[in-house]
Amino acid sequence: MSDSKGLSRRGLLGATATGAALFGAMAGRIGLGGGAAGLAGAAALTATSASAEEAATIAPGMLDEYYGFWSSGQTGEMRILGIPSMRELMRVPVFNRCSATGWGITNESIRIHQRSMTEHTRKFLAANGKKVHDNGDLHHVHMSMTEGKYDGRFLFMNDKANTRVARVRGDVMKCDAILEVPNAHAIHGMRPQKWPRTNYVFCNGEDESPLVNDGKTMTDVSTYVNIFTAVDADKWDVAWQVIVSGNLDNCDADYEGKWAFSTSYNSEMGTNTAEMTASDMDHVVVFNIAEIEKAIAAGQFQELNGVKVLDGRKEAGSQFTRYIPIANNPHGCNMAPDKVHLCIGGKLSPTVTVIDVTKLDTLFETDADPRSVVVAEPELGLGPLHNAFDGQGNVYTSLFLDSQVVKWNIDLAKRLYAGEKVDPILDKVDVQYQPGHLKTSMGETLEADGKWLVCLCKFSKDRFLNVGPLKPENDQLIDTSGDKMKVIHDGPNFAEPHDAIAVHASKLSGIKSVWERKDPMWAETRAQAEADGVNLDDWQDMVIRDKADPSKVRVYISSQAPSFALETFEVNEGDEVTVIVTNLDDIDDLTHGFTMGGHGVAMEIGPQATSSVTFVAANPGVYWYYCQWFCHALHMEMRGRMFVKPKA
Ligand code: CUK
Ligand code: CUA
Ligand code: CA
Repeated sequence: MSDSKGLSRRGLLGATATGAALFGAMAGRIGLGGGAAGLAGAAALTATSASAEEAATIAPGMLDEYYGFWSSGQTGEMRILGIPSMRELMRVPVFNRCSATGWGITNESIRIHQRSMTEHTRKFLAANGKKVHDNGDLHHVHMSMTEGKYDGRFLFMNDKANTRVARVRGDVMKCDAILEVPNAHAIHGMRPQKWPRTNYVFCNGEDESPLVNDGKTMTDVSTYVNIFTAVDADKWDVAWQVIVSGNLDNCDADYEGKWAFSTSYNSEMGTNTAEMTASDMDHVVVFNIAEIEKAIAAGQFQELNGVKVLDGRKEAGSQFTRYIPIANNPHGCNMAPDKVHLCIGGKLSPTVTVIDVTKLDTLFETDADPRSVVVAEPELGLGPLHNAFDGQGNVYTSLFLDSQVVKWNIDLAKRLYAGEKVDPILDKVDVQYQPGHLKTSMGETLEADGKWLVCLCKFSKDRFLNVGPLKPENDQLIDTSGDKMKVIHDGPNFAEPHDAIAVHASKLSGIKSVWERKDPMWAETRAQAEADGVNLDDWQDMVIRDKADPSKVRVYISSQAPSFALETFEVNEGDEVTVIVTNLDDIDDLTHGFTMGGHGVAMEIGPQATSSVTFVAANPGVYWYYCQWFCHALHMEMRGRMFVKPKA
């Protein structure tokens, strides 16, 4: 509701409190008076009252107060939802191919994919007749920070499937960099450095593999390692890597810029479930950023595939890492905005382990018991996975097995741990069903505001109309403004959001509606145009045959609603054709498209953008191209013909 000056959602609810109270009272009366039928009626009425509250909150034309950035798991894209309306606003393709925008099809996006590919991947793709991977598994989305607060510059995300991390620009919401991380395998947990700013993005390699993975052995697991990677957030390059003991699951960083933390569920270095759950204890790895940077600066690293690698394994006894024992198979790793408490979800253990990060120095300076930094370990319920914060000393923990969210207090948990008879649990609410990540509004920053909680449920079962054996996920919105949590919205979502963040809209006030003509996204395309003597900023229709390789043709077309500058062009059978389209319209929301019929190519060209696509004209004939983004009353007429001349 960023447009409703001075009237917050709370204010609005306050203003209509009488109505809400009346509604509640009515529900109560019907419930009490009517027996079984009455109870059913009360349930229905409660549901109505929730949606009435929603409708009153974000009416048509009203804007949400928060941007929600969602991961999409195996769909490979980032999604933008409004909070609290939970309306899906946009899908930003990253690791996937996108039929609507041409991501993975256009030259500009393929270059971004290819820039940091390893030789392994190039070889694999060539052998499979591809230019880019078609899939990704995007678990985590996080925004860049300055001094522990969102700064709106970038969003970062991981691809567990193909060991990559990507960056999305906060000004245009397009991916501008993808990095395949060498040496590591399956980047899972991923978090930006919070302090002093996001210089690094920390990335966990989850899958154990031989350090030099060259096919010499599978059975000798003593050659297996896991690797923690710090990516330079500005250069989008690997800054350094640390080899660890055990594997790496989720991670986070502190609010002083001193530490990064990772959970490990396989300290056993097992290769099957029985082995991976064999020990009583696994651990959290603490990375000492200053010590690591010192060693890198002093050249005390080994270089592997062009990357600086340090040995932080337990037995190496370095100052780079410490290992804090945690009950078997921990999962979530969340730093509280009080700057002190790190919360680790127990998963197999019904507990959350709370570590006081101000005590971590003692682990590096003395022989103190690593467990001496644990200051609370409350038992909360079955399957605690992730933790979220309200900025008031309370934590919301997802209980996967119990299908609940539990609200508890860190101070009370510490007092209980110290021997006092207190109960740290403040509230529990049922969620539907099996929650994984959960996120509070601004909760992973110093500006945690305690207003909303989004709970991402892995199963929806009976919550929506049956759409077949494959069901949507259920992303639930929970009102956390009162003492009791209240589920107020069920949000079906396609495969498979793991995580989300809620960013106040004020953090993205610089977001653009029209591209800058000289955006770096198409700098290479622009350079090619200049070399071809084409001015992309003008209404232009040029067909250029490459002088060095005459089988290559570049077709420059500008577009202005409702026409393309070029109504027809001609190429020869077998030519490699590159079509470069510049959208000269500079009106808010006036996107054009270019689809070449029968050639498997389509792309979006936003206002003032340039985009290009390359294909081989393999078959002689007439082919229509058209604009596939509805742009004008004469949008259907926005089309032209390509003629492919047969070989003589
Ligand atoms: S996670 Cu990736 S397995 Cu709990 Cu962040 Cu879902
Ligand atoms: Cu241009 Cu539709
Ligand atoms: Ca284990």
